[in-house]
This record gives sequence, structure tokens and C-alpha cells, in this order.
Amino acid sequence: MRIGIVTIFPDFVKVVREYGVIAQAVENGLLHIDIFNLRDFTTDKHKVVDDYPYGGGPGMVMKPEPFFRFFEFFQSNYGKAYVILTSPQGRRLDNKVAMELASKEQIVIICGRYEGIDERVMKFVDDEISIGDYVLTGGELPAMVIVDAVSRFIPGVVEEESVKNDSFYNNLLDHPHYTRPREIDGMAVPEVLISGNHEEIELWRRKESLKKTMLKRPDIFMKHEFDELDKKALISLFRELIKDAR
Ligand code: 4GX
Repeated sequence: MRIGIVTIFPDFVKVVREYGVIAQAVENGLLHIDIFNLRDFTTDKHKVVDDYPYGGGPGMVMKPEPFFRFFEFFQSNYGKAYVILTSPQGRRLDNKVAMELASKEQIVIICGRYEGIDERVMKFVDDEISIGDYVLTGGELPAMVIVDAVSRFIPGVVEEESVKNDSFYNNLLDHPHYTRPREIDGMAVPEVLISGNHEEIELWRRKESLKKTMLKRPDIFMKHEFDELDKKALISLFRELIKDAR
């Protein structure tokens, strides 16, 4: 997959490809991240990318010409891409949207700044995405968030098992995790995890997942489709609760 990011702060965005599993994926050629400086697509001496809004009002607007020049350049060098504008007006990013974007061969993310972008640039835009209902100073962090969330769905970037166990993949929150030491500050690792009984471990983990999801995210819990293990885990959970109550 190839992801292009268009920004006036390329150095700020660059770090997204320099750490962790994303850096590994880039190294292994699973993922290409190209970062484009919008100012490279200006033609004037001062590389101006913003201008006053027609009709007046506060703030500045991103000029259309650098974007028009960028898309001309991009299309002739890389071909067609699915173009995303990061904007508070967009549809909200979630794991489902991230998975959908991961299925595209090529995406380009435009980072908006100032009050926004000249409306005529929208002719290049296929999708507007917001990372949440708060106002940021620019689209660079949203672009990095999108790259991060999308990358996890590119086969080989993270272990498939890990993606499937994800909080939002099957509408269950993750179970608790433990590592060494067996005891710290009087707190021991649950005995079942040391038992080596994989069936029991699976049941315990599912039980903990169900419990946590019910308590912390009832909205997700209500969307969960229950399989045989869920039913066993719920029965075991209810037995436990009733026993404790007596
Ligand atoms: N999730 N911002 C974009 C400038 C802007 C405004 C309108 C295009 C249209 C944001 C968010 C976000 C602030 C980034 C305004 N660009 N983006 N910027 N929340 O708040 O994505």
C-alpha cells in the first residue's frame, strides 16, 4: 500500500514512519509513505500557500493552485489515489473506516490548516475524515492517526491474531494481560494463566473480556454476537457471581 501525505509541515509528519511496527513495515516494503511539502508546489518566490478569504472574516484560507499542481504531479507519477481530507466535518474515524481505507491500493491525505481549504480543491477529494469532535490546529495529527490505524490492517504489519483480538474487531474489549514476575507488591498473576490448561485460559480470558466490556462499554457489548465460548463464559461468570453473593 502507498500512502501520500500533503502538508506544509513535512518534518512534523515524517516521524509517523520512523517508529515501531510502521517503521518495520516501511523497511519491509509492505507500506510506502510519501510526504509531500505543499510549498514545493507553489510557483511564487515566497512559496505562499494561504490567502485572505473572499467575503471577509477571520483567518486565512489555503490557496487552491498548489493543490491543483500537486494532483497533476501525483497523478502523472503514481496514478489514481483515494484522496482524503482531514476535517472536523468529515465522517468519524473508527476501526471499520480504517479497515475500509486499508483495502485501497493508494491513498493521499491532505492536511488542512487555517480556516480550511478553497472549496474548489474538493473536486479532488473522495472522502472527508474527522478523528473526533475537537478542534485541532491542523490536519497533520489526524493524518498520522489515520496512517497508524490503517497500517494495522495491512497484512503483515501486525500479527493477524493481534488484530482479531482488538477491542473493536469483535465488539469485545481485550482481556487483562500479565507478564513476569509472578508476584509484585503482593499481587499475584491469576493461577489459571500459569496452569497451562489452554481451554481454561481461553474461557477465563473471554469471561474477563465480557465482564470488562459490559462494565466499561455497554454500547459495544450490545453489538457483540455471542458464540459458543461466550455462552460458556457467561454461564461461568453468572455461577461465580451467584456463588459470591451467597
Ligand atoms: N479531525 N482540524 C483541519 C483545517 C480545516 C478546516 C476545514 C479542512 C476543512 C480535525 C479533526 C481538525 C482543524 C484539522 C481544522 N481543514 N481534522 N483544520 N478533529 O480539527 O480531523
